[in-house]
Amino acid sequence: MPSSAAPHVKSRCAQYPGSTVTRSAVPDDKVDWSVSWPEYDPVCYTAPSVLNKPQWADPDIGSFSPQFNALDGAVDRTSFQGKYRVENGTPLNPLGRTGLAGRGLLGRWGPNHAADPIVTRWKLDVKGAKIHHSVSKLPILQFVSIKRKDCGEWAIPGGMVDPGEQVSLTLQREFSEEALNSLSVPESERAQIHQRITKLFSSPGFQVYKGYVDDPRNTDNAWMETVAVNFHDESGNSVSELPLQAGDDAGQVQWVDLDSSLALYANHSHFLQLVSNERKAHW
Ligand code: RP5
Repeated sequence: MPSSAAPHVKSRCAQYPGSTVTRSAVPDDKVDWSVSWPEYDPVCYTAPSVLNKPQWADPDIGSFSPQFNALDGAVDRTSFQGKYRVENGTPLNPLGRTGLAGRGLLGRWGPNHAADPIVTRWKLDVKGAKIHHSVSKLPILQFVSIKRKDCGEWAIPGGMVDPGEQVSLTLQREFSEEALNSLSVPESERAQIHQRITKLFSSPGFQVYKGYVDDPRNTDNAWMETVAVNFHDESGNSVSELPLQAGDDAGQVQWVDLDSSLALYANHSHFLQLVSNERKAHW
């Protein structure tokens, strides 16, 4: 399983998402903490939505003492990247500088764990035969993609792992909430949808990626990590037939062809490239 960490590209985006805050500029050769840069003085920002003390966010450092690099009660503060540094009680982003200190929009100091369900099917013609790409000659895969409400970018319908929650549960829950809007369908349809989803998600799935996410919300002290798992509907008669309906954090939802030209949220297109390699599909 490839697990290479993504470089800081989106994690150094100039404008911090959902704010008027501009990150301090960090040149490529100064991203790594091991490169000495005594003048580094990043802008500090934690969003009001986090400072309001919602139940999904940590209090400020000083008013509590989290157990970093450990399972802290039900909150998993370990990193897939290995042991991260903690300086003056504050965790340091394992991939280096981002030009912004504090937590930004992220609730947890240190790693914020997510799960990304990549639900795929083959693109078929009216007769049910696989459609091959005109240039690569390889069959085309499609995945369920959502348009995020917060930034308008297309993405995998992932979400945060709740404290103590099994990742397998998060994968199914997030997919149901974001792509099938299971929260709002009538009771009569809910059972059938639930049955098909449970069947697909109870198959082992292919673990595509486990590690750091190059998410635009990352900061020097808080960052996203994920487990991305591919659930594939080979025959096309499972989830392929379910009515997609955007819900929760999604503005729109649709089946999208996998292709290297896809411009997706964070480094999600990298995860899809790994899926197409594994399934010998067009990229
Ligand atoms: C990304 O943010 C992850 O890969 C996942 O798709 C997503 C989780 O955050 P929310 O959608 O819950 O904001 O880094």
